[in-house]
Amino acid sequence: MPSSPSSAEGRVVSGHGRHVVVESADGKRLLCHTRGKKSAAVVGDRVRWQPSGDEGVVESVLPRTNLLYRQDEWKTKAFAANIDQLLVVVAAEPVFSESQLARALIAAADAAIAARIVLNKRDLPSFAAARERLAAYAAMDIDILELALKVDRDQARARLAPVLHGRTTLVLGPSGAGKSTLVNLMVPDAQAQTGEISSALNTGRHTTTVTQWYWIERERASALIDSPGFQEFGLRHIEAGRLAALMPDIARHTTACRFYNCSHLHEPGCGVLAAVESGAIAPSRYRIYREIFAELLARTA
Ligand SMILES: Nc1nc2c(ncn2[C@@H]2O[C@H](COP(=O)(O)OP(=O)(O)OP(=O)(O)O)[C@@H](O)[C@H]2O)c(=O)[nH]1
Ligand SMILES: [Mg+2]
Ligand SMILES: [Zn+2]
Repeated sequence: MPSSPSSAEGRVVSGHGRHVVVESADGKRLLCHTRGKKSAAVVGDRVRWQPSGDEGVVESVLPRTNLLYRQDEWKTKAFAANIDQLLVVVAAEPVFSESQLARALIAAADAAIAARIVLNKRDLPSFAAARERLAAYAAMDIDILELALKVDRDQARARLAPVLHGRTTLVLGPSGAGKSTLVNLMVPDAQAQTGEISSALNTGRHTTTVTQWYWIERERASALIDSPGFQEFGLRHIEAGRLAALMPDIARHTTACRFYNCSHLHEPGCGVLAAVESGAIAPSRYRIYREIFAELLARTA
């Protein structure tokens, strides 16, 4: 579809599906409607839009550099597009699901998006146990930032600032982990922006209900995208045979497999099974591999 002369380029900063808020080049934000599938936009999308009364209409979505999404059994849920990195926030409490964490990292690897982990609430006694549960991830060379976003704000800010600088970062993780606390810490006026949204939706809860883009500084060089907590993270868009390659600690051992199409479940001469046996692959990681592999097979059955 050729773009009309009155259309302008902008970036989707909140909402998705039929109603989105688009930020224009000069920083103004405007509610826009989308027309059907072609203009279905997610946060982070660059779009062409046209004014229509007090509002706008999205004409088209410009090509994406990436799209992070989950694919559950019946529905696809896009998190954000055109991001530079993913920050998965988990905390000492509430106890996080390692499987959900692993799934977020696999989805990021599949979309070629760099990922880091924030382990929050260092001030709680349960922190040591949570750190122990991340040992396999630390061994995988994933950067893990151990923070107390609420109680040790200076340390958290100092650790986060260089990681976020000049990048667009999507913050993802289970409800209650501290994602919005992180955003409020790094974005001085985020509280106001959050206030606007919760009063508009009038939910009366503090839990995040929409994905929202924030600029860290006035110059709009670094961005944080806050998102609602997730409980489910389907990976049905990934082919079962590709799964091992997306889990670095498992991928490392697949070169030793006798069969090139080894499923690493039962084959003789499997390098992965040997590594599980020797303890080189953590039992929880192999359990997660099997769990997701079974899900992906069910999809193609
Ligand atoms: N003890 C402790 N509590 C914290 C810390 N950081 C955040 N919290 C608390 O954890 C709770 C959840 O924080 P949020 O930032 O709302 O969590 P969220 O990840 O945005 O949750 P959703 O929006 O529901 O997905 C709040 O009560 C915070 O005050 C911390 O470093 N230590
Ligand atoms: Mg939140
Ligand atoms: Zn194998």
